[in-house]
Amino acid sequence: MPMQMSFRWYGEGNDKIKLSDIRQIPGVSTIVWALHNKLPGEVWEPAEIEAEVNKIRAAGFNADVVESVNVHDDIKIGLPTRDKHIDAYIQTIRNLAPFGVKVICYNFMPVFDWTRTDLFHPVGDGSTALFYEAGMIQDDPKAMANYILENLHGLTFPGWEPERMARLDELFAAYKDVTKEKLWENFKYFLERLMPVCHECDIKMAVHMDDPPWDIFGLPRLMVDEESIDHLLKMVDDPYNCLTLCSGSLNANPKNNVAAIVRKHCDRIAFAHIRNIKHFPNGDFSEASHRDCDGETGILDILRAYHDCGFEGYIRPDHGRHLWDETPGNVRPGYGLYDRALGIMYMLGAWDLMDKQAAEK
Ligand SMILES: [Mn+2]
Repeated sequence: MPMQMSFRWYGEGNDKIKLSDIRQIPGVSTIVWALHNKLPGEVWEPAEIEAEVNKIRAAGFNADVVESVNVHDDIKIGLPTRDKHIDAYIQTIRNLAPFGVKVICYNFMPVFDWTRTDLFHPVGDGSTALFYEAGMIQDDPKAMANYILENLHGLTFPGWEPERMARLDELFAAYKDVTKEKLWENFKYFLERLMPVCHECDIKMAVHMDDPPWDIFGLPRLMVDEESIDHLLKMVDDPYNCLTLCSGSLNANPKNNVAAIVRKHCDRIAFAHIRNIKHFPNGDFSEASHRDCDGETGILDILRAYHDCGFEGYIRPDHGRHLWDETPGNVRPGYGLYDRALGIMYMLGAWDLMDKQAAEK
């Protein structure tokens, strides 16, 4: 199976972008989807899954990749109630399997999902992008959570459920004794219970990298660099324990060489997120266009690594800048239509050329 290009879609009524818009982007086979009304721990019921998958298929796509089925905090904290929540997770995997789902993207980050300090930072050309101001993050986590929730303008975003964010004090208290070692143990426990079901259902669990890849607000973060990736893949050495290798998340730390990680672990990468990062000398970073020279992530080296390794998984433009009429309130931050479409054309341009060069050899 060749690499499959995908596009994340948040569902009818929850995304201004229509499936018919995505259909006009060349080369997209797969919609990356989720039931966004589900809280962590809730079972996804077959009828709900079927309704969503039918819409995706009717528009001419497959629905092979789910992003995300979120992991309940009790599992990450390692509470006695975790087994009940793992049972629910397993039931969701079983319910997804008959609909052809092959990959579940998820993360194992405590409390917060991705973190940014400015969702509409000027790039300098009239567009805006997600931005991380390193100096701002030592401050109040509640202020940051409120800022992000306000700027989602009522749209739901996995990991930023208002219900969870309202309980931040409680959540921070619950994670108080969860050290990095403990979090790894709880991660192992979770994966070991899932793996037999994943084999049975032929569904790969693809953990997303932590974004950004370092501890924030005193909370430990696990998936941060090559060493931690090695550790995860060895800890549960199973072909269904896979990665969502997010180039932008990893390269927020410029020491991470994403292309080298691709070459080392290509067979365990089920899902590739491609995003470019521009770094500033003070530690701030901005998201950039997919064009190699617009950032320092090494987009072309990464694509070449995937191509050289014969990558057969799913790939998507991760985030995009906000272009043209994509202004606050009018676009889901990071998930506009235009720049992600441009990113796809850039990636497919590079990919097609590599295919052609390989065929001519
Ligand atoms: Mn990503």
